Amino acid sequence: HPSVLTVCVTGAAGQISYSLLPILANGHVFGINQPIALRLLEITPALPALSGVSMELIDGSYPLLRSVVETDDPAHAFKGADVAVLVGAFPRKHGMERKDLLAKNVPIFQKQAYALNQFASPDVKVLVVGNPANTNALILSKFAPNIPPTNVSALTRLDHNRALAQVATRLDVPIHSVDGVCIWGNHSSTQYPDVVRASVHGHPVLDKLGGLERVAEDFIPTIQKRGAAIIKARGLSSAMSAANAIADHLRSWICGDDRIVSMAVHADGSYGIKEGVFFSYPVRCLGDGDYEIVRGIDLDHFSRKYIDATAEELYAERDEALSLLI
Ligand code: NAX
Repeated sequence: HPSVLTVCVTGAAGQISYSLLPILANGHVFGINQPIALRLLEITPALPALSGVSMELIDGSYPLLRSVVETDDPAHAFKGADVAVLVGAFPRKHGMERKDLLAKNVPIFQKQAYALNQFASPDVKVLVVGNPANTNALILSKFAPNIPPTNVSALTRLDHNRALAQVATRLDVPIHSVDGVCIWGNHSSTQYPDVVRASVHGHPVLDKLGGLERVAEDFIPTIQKRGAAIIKARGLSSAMSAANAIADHLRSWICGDDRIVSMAVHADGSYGIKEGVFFSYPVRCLGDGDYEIVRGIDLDHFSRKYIDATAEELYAERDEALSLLI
């Protein structure tokens, strides 16, 4: 019998969490033999809504769900956390510039970093979802020195899944036959969804996707703007697919995965990206929370241009975020 895994979710009364919490509770992420304890963090005004979510979790009578804690205190929420999923963030409101969004979120992630640093398990794995996710992860890592930077990541799996699905749809093949797709850089409209090495059953498909020119005109902007298309259609940002991507990310990271996936991780200089920013790379998840950035990809000029552009955006975000600290 494995010991109980303590999983914290922030922004737990929000729309992504509403789709995520049942997937965590039913064993689809950490395994059907792994009991979990949920610790849910919200801001004070959302505590009444959170108590409703908590009642629904209890009413789900999930055999693996051992306990549910609701709180507005990060110190209490992160106590003994083995996994922390940071979904809560200050939302981008109409007319807000990137700088304004950073100004709201830097203090939130700084405060949560202090609490995680002090109260979480020393081997805690932290997944940042709340936007701007990559830079929030950087702030979190900077202010949680007890947590190795390799234990912090940000979500680009939704973009990765979108890219897989668009290749499969365009070529009319099953999703599981598609491989070699990855997301580079920032979880923003500068991200680079890379299909240069995309394959179906091991056969390259770049030509079938129309070659680089067509990919630049159609495929890449479709992925980059998918989030905006969903907001336009639904009046709300993606939640069901985001929750599913969080589950995929955690399962790959914690349990390992045979396929190459995309995760925004602490840049170690790989592919010329400056150390320290959280950059989405193709990664191999080795199990037990270990991963390695896939090495040795010979980047063509086309890809390099996109990767440099998204890296520049991340350096600018980093500089803006750090300037807010002084
Ligand atoms: P919601 O606004 O529905 O929920 C967010 C919840 O977080 C709210 O209940 C709010 O009260 C809470 N919250 C705010 N500040 C908090 C704090 N300091 N501590 C704890 N809780 C706090 O948003 P939702 O649609 O669930 O999206 C959540 C975040 O995910 C947003 O920042 C969104 O931009 C981001 N996303 C990131 C994605 C990614 O791929 N990295 C994709 C999906 C999503 O857009």
